[in-house]
Amino acid sequence: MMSQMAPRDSTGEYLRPESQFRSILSPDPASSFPVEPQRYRLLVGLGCPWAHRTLVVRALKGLEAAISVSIVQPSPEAGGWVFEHPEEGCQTVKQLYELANPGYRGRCTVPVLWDTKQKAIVNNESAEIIVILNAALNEFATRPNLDLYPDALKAQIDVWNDRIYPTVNNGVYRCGFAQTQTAYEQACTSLFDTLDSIELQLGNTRYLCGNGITLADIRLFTTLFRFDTVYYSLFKCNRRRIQDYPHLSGYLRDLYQQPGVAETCDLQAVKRDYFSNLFPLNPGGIVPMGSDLNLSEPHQRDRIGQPASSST
Ligand SMILES: N[C@@H](CCC(=O)N[C@@H](CS)C(=O)NCC(=O)O)C(=O)O
Repeated sequence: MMSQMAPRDSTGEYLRPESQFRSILSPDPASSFPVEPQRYRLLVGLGCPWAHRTLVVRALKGLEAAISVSIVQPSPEAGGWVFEHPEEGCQTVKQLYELANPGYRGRCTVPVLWDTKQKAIVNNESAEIIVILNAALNEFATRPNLDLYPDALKAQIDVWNDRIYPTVNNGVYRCGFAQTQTAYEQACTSLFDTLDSIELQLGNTRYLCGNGITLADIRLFTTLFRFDTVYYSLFKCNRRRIQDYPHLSGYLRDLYQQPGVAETCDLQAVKRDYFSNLFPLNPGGIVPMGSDLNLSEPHQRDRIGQPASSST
């Protein structure tokens, strides 16, 4: 049962398949996917950490008027994501993938950046969709000057991403979907090694790469948001909670309190999606009552990395 849900290698290590649609938006009107407001739509599930990244960047950049959102729900009966309101006559995301790509046999994942004009998938890799949203649609963004992937910090952001993706973002899944004790212990050790390194970094700088939010923070945020409520128990990531780390917990509240971000966060949907739909990990489908977080409390992160104020 687990091996159907979670592909693995010969050591029992969880292997996440590659996303298959990897186009970008271009300013050239003759290109396959030209920049245009109100043409592209994000398909997202509120429980999904990868889709959540795209909602956070859309909110921070102020792209609500330029890019629409279609929220999908997980359905074990349909074997995947279903639309609240049928899209292009499709009830499920799988049908939409097949409509756009007859004969498609890959995974039908969210997020999807969907072209409503050509009825085509532009991109289904969250790490790339957030780069597109950061820069391609600035002329329609209410915060065009917010650059979450500035040239000067690209190398530093990429170093964090290259460590955080395998050990934290995908690392929690490697813990939860491991099929041997060794694979689990390796994943759990590298997960907490990285969280410990991040805790140290956040004692010196407000965000991962200094005093400004970058894509590295957003990619980390959506995993941290789910950690204590879902991954700690369901995925056995239980050596420590985010609440037990003074800097990481303040950082989580700081990001949550950025303009528009709280509105993208639905902890009840997260709990429901994970606990009711990962049958092999939680056969009864019982959704636990805890632990709800109060992320609206003060974070005082604005003092980190500032020169100590003089007493004279
Ligand atoms: N690498 C992809 C992963 C997306 C992903 O795994 N999404 C999950 C939901 S959290 C999904 O849609 N799974 C459905 C399936 O595998 O059929 C990304 O970051 O965009």
